Amino acid sequence: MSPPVTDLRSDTVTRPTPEMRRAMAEAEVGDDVYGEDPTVNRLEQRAAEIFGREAAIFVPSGTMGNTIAVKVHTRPGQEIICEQRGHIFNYEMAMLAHFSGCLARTIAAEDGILTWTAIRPWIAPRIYYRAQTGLVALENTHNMAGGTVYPQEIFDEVCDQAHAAGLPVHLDGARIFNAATVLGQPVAAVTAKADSVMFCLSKGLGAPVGSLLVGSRGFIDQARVYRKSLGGGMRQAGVLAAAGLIALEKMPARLTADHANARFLGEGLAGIPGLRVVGNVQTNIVVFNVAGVGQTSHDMCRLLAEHGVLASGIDADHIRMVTHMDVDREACARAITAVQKVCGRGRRAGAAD
Ligand code: TLP
Repeated sequence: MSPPVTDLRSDTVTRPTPEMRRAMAEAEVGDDVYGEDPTVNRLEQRAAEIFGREAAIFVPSGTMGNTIAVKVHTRPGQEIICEQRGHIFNYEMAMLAHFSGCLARTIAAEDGILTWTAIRPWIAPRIYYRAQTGLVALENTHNMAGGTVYPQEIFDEVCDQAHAAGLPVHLDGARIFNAATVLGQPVAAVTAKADSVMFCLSKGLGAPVGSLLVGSRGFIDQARVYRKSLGGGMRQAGVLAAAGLIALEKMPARLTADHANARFLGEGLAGIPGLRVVGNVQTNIVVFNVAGVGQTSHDMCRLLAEHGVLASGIDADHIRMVTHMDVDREACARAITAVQKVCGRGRRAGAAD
């Protein structure tokens, strides 16, 4: 019997646990557009408590959470400061422009971590004929930089200085529980200085669907309006929130296992000639450069799939592998072996040319 497929494309691919499925089947529900779904209300209340905020709103996706946050924080014609490989800029269908009428002012940081020194020169001068900066948007962990974590003092300084400059800060915290695990601090402490935080239940925490946006009462009241504009009023969403509650309460504790597996994977890949692992593997994401192998990342991903390993080519030279609760150490070892085989093929093909 061939081994099962090892799906390392993303931590979004996890399937709900049996406990989640049971909770979904038994969830008490109501119409959430009327605010009457008790399970959604419980999830929102718990999220607000856990993040030390006044309120929270359940949204179908991280993209919608970020889109709503940007809309609430900005006015059309403003600029949003974010990192060049940030999710909000590259993978959210240009919603900054489409829904909020804003432009991204991107700043490149090799490790994805924006310092105040890097941000400060890009804040628009307060002159009437220059588009004004409306928001600073940070990403923790930074996905495409390889799951990097903001050192707390850098994060706090950016927030303090942005506030002193009159700017709000939104955190794309899709994987903030991974960051908090590494920092050894509760998410409330890690995110305290941001004005709003979006985090995902549907990634390392294993829920099938859903994200939350947390912030002040006034911010979340406005967010509710824009969620409806975007078609995000989900009616009996308690069936989803029930799985989300388990994700929120029980799953953060298991992220250390994903991080250890990612480190194992990173070390294995780093030992393969021609590959270069980007940065230190801090969380559950491993990005590696394959230029030295003589194949594009996309060709290599196709070959890996033939060996039962799924990974994502994020540009011509880089592959991303993400660990999660549906891949164990053995699966990571199989992935390393598959990459070894595929790289061997690449070098031979190169030598024959
Ligand atoms: N990221 C997905 C892809 O879209 C790249 C993935 O596989 O990692 N912020 C960050 C930092 C994210 O990584 C993602 C999803 C989102 C926001 C959006 O979440 P969803 O997919 O729920 O809209």
